[in-house]
Amino acid sequence: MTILVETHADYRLITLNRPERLNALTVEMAEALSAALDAAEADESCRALLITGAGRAFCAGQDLTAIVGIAPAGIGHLLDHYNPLIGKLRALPMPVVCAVNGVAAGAGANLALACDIVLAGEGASFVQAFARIGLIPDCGGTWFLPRLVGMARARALAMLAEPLPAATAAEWGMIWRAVPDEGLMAEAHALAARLASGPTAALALTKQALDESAVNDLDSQLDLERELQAEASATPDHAEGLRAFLDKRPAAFTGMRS
Ligand code: LHQ
Repeated sequence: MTILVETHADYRLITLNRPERLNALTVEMAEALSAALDAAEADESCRALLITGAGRAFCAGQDLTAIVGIAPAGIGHLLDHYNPLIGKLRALPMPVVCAVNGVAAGAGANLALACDIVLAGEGASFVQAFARIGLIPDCGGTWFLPRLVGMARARALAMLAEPLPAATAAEWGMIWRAVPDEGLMAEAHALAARLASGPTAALALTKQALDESAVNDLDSQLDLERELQAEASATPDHAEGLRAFLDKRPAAFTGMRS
């Protein structure tokens, strides 16, 4: 199976599973990943996702052996399978943690950047490998990169296609943290479990507000915050958070929308 799904108490672990090809992506894999995201969303008890790769790499991007001779029409067809994945990750109404356990190249790097909180092992690196094969960064790379690291660094990363070590990615604000390789999965599971016990609806609305800020002016964003805050304030988790504060105890959030 190209994608493995492990169910934990209130979150799911999705593992990209073609380790012999450094988890390079195929259409079959994109479809399986898409189905795993749909299943997580449909399961009310699932309140966070954790994504990682099997073996020594996170994901080497598109499986290059599968695209020989398919350009130009076939490339568009492939992206018809990958683009919805990126959209789904951003629209998923729960936090998505990515544990980058090794190299993340091409579409694999941008799949990681499409997640909400990215942790990486210190031995991992991010490579916008596209220019090496005469392509442009896809799967959202040209959108995520300038927003995360600024245009100067985005340009150089995209045009030079050099590997960026995890520690530098963290220093530049491209990812949340770089951690020792041996501690990566323990820390990623702890983070996913912590997020899964949070106010899920408010976290989903936070995700939406931050994403929409990328295209809004301040007035539109203030209007959006008012609208989404009204939704958040109607959730049982808001009432519980307030009660817990007054009672001087930790909040017991359920993640329920109403
Ligand atoms: C691979 C791959 C791979 C197949 C390693 N495919 N086998 C583009 C087109 C169309 C639509 C959709 O979107 C895209 C987006 C893209 O993602 S384009 C960019 C695709 N990715 C790349 O160009 C990266 C290619 N890989 C590499 O540069 C290196 O393998 C990296 C830097 C990832 C890792 O290097 P090493 O650690 O030195 O490993 P390796 O190169 O020895 O790879 C191990 C094996 O995995 C090897 O096979 P072998 O049979 O020799 O053991 C590689 O051929 C295979 N592999 N990436 N993308």
